[in-house]
Amino acid sequence: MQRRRFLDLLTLGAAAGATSALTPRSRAAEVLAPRSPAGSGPLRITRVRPILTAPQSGIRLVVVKVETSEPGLYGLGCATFNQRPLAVKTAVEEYLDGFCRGRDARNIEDLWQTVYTSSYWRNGPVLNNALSGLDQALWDIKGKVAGLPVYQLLGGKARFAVDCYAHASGSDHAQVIDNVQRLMTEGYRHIRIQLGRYGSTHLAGKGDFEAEGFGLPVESHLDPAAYCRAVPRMFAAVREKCGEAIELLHDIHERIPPIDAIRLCKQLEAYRPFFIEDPFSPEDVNWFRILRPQTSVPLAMGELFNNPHEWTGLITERLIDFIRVHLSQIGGLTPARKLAALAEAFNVRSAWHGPLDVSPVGHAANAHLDLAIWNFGIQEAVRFNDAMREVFPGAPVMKNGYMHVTEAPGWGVDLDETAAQRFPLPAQPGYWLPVRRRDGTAVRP
Ligand code: GCO
Ligand code: MG
Repeated sequence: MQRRRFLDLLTLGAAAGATSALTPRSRAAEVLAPRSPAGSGPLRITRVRPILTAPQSGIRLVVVKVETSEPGLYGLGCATFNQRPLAVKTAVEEYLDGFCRGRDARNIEDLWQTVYTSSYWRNGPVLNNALSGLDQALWDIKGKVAGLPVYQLLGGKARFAVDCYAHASGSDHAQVIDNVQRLMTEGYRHIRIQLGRYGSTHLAGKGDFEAEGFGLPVESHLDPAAYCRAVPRMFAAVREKCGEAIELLHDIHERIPPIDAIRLCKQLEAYRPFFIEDPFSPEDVNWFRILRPQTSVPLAMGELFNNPHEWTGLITERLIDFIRVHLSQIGGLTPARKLAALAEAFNVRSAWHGPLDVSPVGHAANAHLDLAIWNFGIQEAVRFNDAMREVFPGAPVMKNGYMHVTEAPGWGVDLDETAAQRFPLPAQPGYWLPVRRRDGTAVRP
């Protein structure tokens, strides 16, 4: 055993020590040892339960804990659906727990397939997130039993770490440029630039619907034309101040009419974007057949996908360059590694969804898969605050624009339930407030 790895795990042991009374040395020894359950018989699932916490920015995280017949052996999986956390909680407590108890935790594929069809109707956001929590937890357990990080179970490292992009936004060019330059000094080579919120609603002024009392005062107005005029100017300003080398990304976030998105993509070609994301909504994916022949701007899509029907054609017809699914929205690691293999055959690269509404366990799952696949493109990354790191010891760390996971078995991320309880979910249940055009027409968010 390399001393370095032992020390790393010792530190991890120490970090995770918060959650148990064991000394760091015995904890590390415990973490190191492959946890081959007593005897080679089945490893029974004894409980599947959701843990809800919001340690950062009021984001509603849902993590599933799978407990087993092997004392102290459990797994964690991300089931975070920020807009419907309580629905996922119910799906886990009322359905998955009862269905999985007594089943053999070693048989991930069988559990995935049987839970997936246990609702007859399937491929929806709530049940997929619940299934993902279970699935990722089973991979965590399998890594712990093997004494290996999950990426090793997926074939080992295809790169030394995970290259990431970070977010730079601002209500004007100067703010955006400041944030880009700050992130460049932190080592990021890929930076997503946004002018205010998605669709730059701050440029729209008041909508006529507001004076008419249509909708509620909390709702916002989006002016697609103002947004489409502003984005190329933002790219021009950033390129001028920050240079040609920095890779720039932008998220249209499906908020403008498809034909406007096509014109905008063509205008942005001059600024050589790394990718333009979500030019269309999932309901409009057939517009890619119209966009693709008209531009060489790299295209990214997928965070809103739940169903293989949504991505298969886009990949097999090479209509996108980056697949951006949210791992828990498609059911976890098991379907995601198959999706990655499909995408590799058509040289479509990965860019898994990785904002704050993915828990550190989910970020680790993204990163372990990113490390192991050949067709890795880029990984979205966020900065965890201290509370998040306290609740999730072992959470991935960023160095020089690269995400690093620990070498501990499984995901290498633990969950301190006592600390998690100190961060209850915010009162607002999670729904997205409507965004409207001038006349009050609801815009896809
Ligand atoms: C992104 C996404 C997010 C989503 C959010 C929804 O590219 O990171 O668009 O910002 O809007 O995850 O809850
Ligand atoms: Mg997005």
